[in-house]
Amino acid sequence: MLWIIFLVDKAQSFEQWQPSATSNESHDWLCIFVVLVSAVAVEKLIAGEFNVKKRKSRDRVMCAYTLLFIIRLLRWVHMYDHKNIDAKWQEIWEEKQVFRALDPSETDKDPYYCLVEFPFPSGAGLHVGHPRSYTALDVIARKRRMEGYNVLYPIGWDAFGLPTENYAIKTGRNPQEVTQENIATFKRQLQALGLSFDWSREVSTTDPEYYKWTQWMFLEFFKAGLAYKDKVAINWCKSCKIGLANEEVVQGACERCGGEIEKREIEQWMIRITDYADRLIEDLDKVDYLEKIKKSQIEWIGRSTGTEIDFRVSDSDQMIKVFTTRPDTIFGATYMVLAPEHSLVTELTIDDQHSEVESYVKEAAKKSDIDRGNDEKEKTGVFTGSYAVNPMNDEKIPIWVADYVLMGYGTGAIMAVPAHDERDFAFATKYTIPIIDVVDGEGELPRPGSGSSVNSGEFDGLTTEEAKEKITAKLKEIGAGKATTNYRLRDWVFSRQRYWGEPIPLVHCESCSSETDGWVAIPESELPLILPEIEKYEPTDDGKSPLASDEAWVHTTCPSCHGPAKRETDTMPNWAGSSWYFLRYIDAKNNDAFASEEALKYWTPVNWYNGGMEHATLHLLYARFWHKFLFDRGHVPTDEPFAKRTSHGLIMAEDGTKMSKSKGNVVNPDEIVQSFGADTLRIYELFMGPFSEAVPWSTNGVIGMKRFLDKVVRAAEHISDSETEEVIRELHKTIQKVTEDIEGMRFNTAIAQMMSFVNLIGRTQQITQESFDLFLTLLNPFAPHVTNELHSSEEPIDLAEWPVFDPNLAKDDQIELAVQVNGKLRGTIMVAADITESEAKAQALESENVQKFVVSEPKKVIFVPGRLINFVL
Ligand code: ANZ
Ligand code: ZN
Repeated sequence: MLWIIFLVDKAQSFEQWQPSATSNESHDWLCIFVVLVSAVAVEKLIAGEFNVKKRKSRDRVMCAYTLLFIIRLLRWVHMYDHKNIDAKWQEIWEEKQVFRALDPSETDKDPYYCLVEFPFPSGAGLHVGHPRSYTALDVIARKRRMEGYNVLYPIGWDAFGLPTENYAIKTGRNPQEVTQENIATFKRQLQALGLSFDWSREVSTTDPEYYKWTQWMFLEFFKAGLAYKDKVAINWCKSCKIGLANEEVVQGACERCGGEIEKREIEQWMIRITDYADRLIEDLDKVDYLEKIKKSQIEWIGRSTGTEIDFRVSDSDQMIKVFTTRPDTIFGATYMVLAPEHSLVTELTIDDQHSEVESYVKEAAKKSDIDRGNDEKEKTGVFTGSYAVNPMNDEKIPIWVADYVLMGYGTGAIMAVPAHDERDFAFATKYTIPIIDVVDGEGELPRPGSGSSVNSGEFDGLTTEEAKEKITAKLKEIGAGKATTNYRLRDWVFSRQRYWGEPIPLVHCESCSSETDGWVAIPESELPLILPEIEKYEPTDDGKSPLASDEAWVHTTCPSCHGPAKRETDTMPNWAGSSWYFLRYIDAKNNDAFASEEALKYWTPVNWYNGGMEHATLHLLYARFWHKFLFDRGHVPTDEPFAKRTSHGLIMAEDGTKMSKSKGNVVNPDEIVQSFGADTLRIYELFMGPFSEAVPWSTNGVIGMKRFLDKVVRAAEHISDSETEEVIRELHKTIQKVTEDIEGMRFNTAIAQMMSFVNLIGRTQQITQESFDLFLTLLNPFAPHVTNELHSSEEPIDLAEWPVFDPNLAKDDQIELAVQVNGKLRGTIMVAADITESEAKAQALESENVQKFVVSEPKKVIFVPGRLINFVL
């Protein structure tokens, strides 16, 4: 079906690629004639009536025409084929190195660095979602080149990771090999889109020459004391044999296999990102990120100021430390809760409660933090049998264990105030625990808002803010608490027990166990520490990396004491290589450093970084943290890596659902490029909807874009020596609109404006070469192949100057306003389209003809903007 629509579409614009030939009208008639005759011939052939051998002259003529048609068709396919044009310009760009970013020593132009998130080269190939971001920044990059900047627009591969490893395991192939294949496919697909990447700076995180520097940077963290080993509880899937992130545990089961989850404590390398929490929040003031991106960073870090309070345990010398943001409510605390993993649980549980508590704790270990934190879930818990003492009023309150309190936040224990906290309220109601109202206010309990303190002894009558301050001061005075800041952000778990990642360049030496617990960095000269090829990539039951089974690799000598040592067998997470890749592009071939000082000074920070909203937290946070750390160590000249960050919406399937391989609704960009050309796909992706919103794919929409480009081609046939004023005015308006819309990422409205301009040329049938070339320059960042083909210059226009609009010429249209007197037309005047009533009245009265009829002061003036003005006498 598509193919038919496509053919019809092509037939409509038959011969367009030969502007010289088509301007000849008789030629058009000949074409139509040929098509008709061929149609009759085909019909005869089908009916079996066609017979050349009988030498019926009519049939022979028909045959000749058909042949002619076929020849024309073939030639037309040859000349009209976007494939040839795409390939032709892609070759020219490559040959002339049009998009190569110059090194600082080669130029005195100002730098402009455009960045998109580099893709993970999966086996599925490129997805139409990828080019949305890439074409958008391609438009920006191309515009900046035309504005005179030395532009860096690079691309590479984020190629370590589980999908490749799993695929390799399933097919018994080497992940390195699979990766190379996938990269080749992705590269071919990206190149077919005519993106202006500087391919000479291509990097892959899996290339030893690249991960040498990832390892080097890890050692910097290690040397600075920011990398440390710690026991961490992880969600362990028994059947996948892998630790899962909280997001991957759904209702207590593994997201991939549905298998049971258990919490396991594993020794992991950690990186102290929490040391940077405040700077990661505060320095957001220095950058131009979309507000919603800043917001999600801030929420992820989750800084909250509150009070740490110590509750003495009755009949014991233990203390329970809690974190609260509402110290003002302490008189309403009617019970305490320990997270099931809290270290005091066993000790504080009395014998009678022992078995109940123990089984509760076991069940809780199967749930993910996300499920436990879910407010919708019914609250559960068990009483330990012990009591705590409220330091403010010496009341004894029961200590419970409940899984709605998470070990990973605050201190893993809370004072519960059911009157003013929804979850505590639900819990207290269920287990009939007293509820004491301590903050006055409107409405039913629970009342989480602020008000004035009641039932709070000497603090009664204070506002919530005052009470927070006074109560915290009092707690400090009696040695039971202090003000504190708490973060949701945890330190970064930096090890993975999997094969396909960067080896961690440390060895463990029994005899060098001084301050670093026996961990010794391998010398810089031994980097990269190459990931060895091994027999089995499968993860193991004991939670160790598959590398641990390669004895020859594991056993080594200690670089410090030269005694026997063992290598670390964990690998780095996927996030490592992607935390600094934009720095490598800057000087991708440098063997002595990840990039030279000079190049870093010239190119950093990245001017404009676009990527998915799903990376607004982890990736963006890790990259900023990593960069700040490098800055602190003196390795980069800026403390923020990205000056500007924007984000694109997802592309959904035609029915509005998520495109996914399992649903079979994934659109392959290759097919679109094959049938309609790269320019059509590019323009479609930018036109399909507001850039930051999710939009469903539409094949009809693609065809519409093809039509638009066909019209542009047809407009080239109207080149003439003159053009109307309207064309000049619209051209300048178009320059203005496209210039502004690109900066605001309003690509769809920029394209709409260009469409209306092309329609205008279709109507007036006249445009000068100069004007048309200006228009093509504007369209070039969006549709680089066809615009190069149509432009009058021999050279690629990719480096032409970006057009500047003349504000006078771009002024809004003049319109003809009808002037009536007592409802009768008495003349017309030319006025600005947006003229006001009083201006229109004044101008109308200036006209002699109108003056003749307006003999007295009008009783009423009726003004219809854009249409008429009527004087009623
Ligand atoms: C008493 C209280 C009274 C609280 C009240 C709230 C309202 P944010 O703002 O997110 O930092 N909390 C503390 N640690 C917790 C944990 N590990 N698991 C679950 N909840 C925990 O939240 C801080 C509040 O969340 C704290 O203040 C504590 O409950 C709870 F009317 O303490 B609040
Ligand atoms: Zn040693």
